[in-house]
Order: sequence, then C-alpha cells, then structure tokens
Amino acid sequence: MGVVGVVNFGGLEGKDYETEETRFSVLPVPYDLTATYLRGARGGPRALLEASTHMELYDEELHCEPWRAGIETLALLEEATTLEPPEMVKRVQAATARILKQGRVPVVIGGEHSITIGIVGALKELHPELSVLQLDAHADLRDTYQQSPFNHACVARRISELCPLVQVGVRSLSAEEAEFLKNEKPEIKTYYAADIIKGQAMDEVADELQEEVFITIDLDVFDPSVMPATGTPEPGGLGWYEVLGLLRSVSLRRKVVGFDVVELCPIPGNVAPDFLAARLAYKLMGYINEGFEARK
Ligand SMILES: [Mn+2]
Repeated sequence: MGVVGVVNFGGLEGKDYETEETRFSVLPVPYDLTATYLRGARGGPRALLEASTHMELYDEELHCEPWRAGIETLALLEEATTLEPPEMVKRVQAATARILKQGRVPVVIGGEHSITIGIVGALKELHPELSVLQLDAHADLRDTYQQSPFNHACVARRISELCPLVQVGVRSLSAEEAEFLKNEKPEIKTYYAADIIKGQAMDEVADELQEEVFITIDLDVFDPSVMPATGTPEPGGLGWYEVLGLLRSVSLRRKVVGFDVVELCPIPGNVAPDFLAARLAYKLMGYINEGFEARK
C-alpha cells in the first residue's frame, strides 16, 4: 500500500516491508526554510517520487531490476517542514536513526541541503569510520550564513566537523571558504568541476574515501543544461554520464551506507529534471546493490 500523502518510489506496491527483506528506505523531507535564492525545494520530494512512478524499473546498464533488493517509501517528514533548522536537523537525525535500526540503507530525498546534517549525524553514530562524498557546485563551507550554522550554505562545514569529507564538482565558493580549505582544513579534498570534466581525478575520488561512505548529491553538481531545477544553478557542471561513472566507481570500491538527493526545485511544466533526479536515485541504488554483491 502507498503511504499517506505520497506515492511510493518507483510506483512499487504490495510488499510487506515489516517481514520481507528490504534494503532501501526512501525518506522524503520537504524542507526549504533556509533557501537563499529560489524557494521551492519543498516540492522536490513529491516531484521526484511522482516522476519515479513512470520510470522503467529495469536497469539497462546493470542488466537487472534494482528494486528486487527491496525499496520501501516512508511518509513525507511533514513534521519538519515548518521547524527552524536546529529542530529540523534533530527530526531528520531521529528519522534516519530509525531506518538504520532496521538495518536498511537510508535514501533521503530533499528538500534543501541543510537536511544532510541530520542524516550524517545519525550515520556517524553507527559508523565511526564514516566519510562523506559531496557532489555539489558549491563548497558549502561557511561557518554561519544569515546568522545560522544550519543554513544550506554551511552544510559541508558541519559535516567536516563530524567526519572526513571529499567534495566533487565545486565551482562556486567565497574567498573565506577558499582560505579555509587552504589553511584551516587542508585535509578536505576538493575536486573542482573543471578537473572532473577534463577527465582528471575521476578514478582518484574513491581512494580518498574511508571504507564506509555516505554520498550527498546536491543536484546543482549537474550542468544547468541538464538540471535547471535547482535553487542556485551554476554553469559548467557535470554531465549525466560523468556523475554515473563516479557513483559506480565509488559504489564498487567502497561500502555506500546511504545517500541523499537534495535541492530539487521543480519547474512547473518541465518534468525532465524530476525524471533525472528519480533516475539518479534509482541508478545509485543499482550501483549499491552491485557493490554489496561484489563484496559478498
Ligand atoms: Mn549547491
């Protein structure tokens, strides 16, 4: 049965997730209270889930149906929608911890990027050796922004206080953030978009990560020509196959213990970005399955 207020990821129905083995739990978090430019990421989870019901569930690259590993869709975390960021982060952390307690892989659908702080907080308690791979146009390393340490522009700074961080696709940061990377936290590894597009560094990324990895995907890592539906689009981003190549490489070489897809800010009348986001989440579930199988 579908859960209240939302369609199930992939249009999947009729599975009893209490008794059957299920690998993934999709948690939709419709939150955009700290958005600085365009609001609208609140509508991201519904748009992604709706688009996902129209996808083919067969993966032509992996030659299998990734959903067979089990994908449950949780109710929208509506209770977080109107909360101030610190309270919202606590709710997201508690919801993620519930997923982890069931032994499932959290797949969190945003919503704006600030939700990731709560997800990583929960994962870190279970996986002390966790590292985070951030795909993003922005460094997000500000200490505070608009008087808040939980603003979406600060998400990577908060993550870097919890665990090792590798950034990919960055092409927008402030002088202070560049200075922070250079002098205060040189252990943060940042691969700029131009380096990835030139084909440099693609294979190095997994080597920089610890054995257990959480992947946070800000959709603005993509070029706006393929992903215009984000709150803060930046030119010169990655293409579809570049991102997939990176995700597959990391999923095979490291244990991906969860991921999120954030900052989908739907454009009325243009469903292509919603489909991209849905397919991206499903592709990564397939890669995670492949990695788990290879490791058995
Ligand atoms: Mn971003």
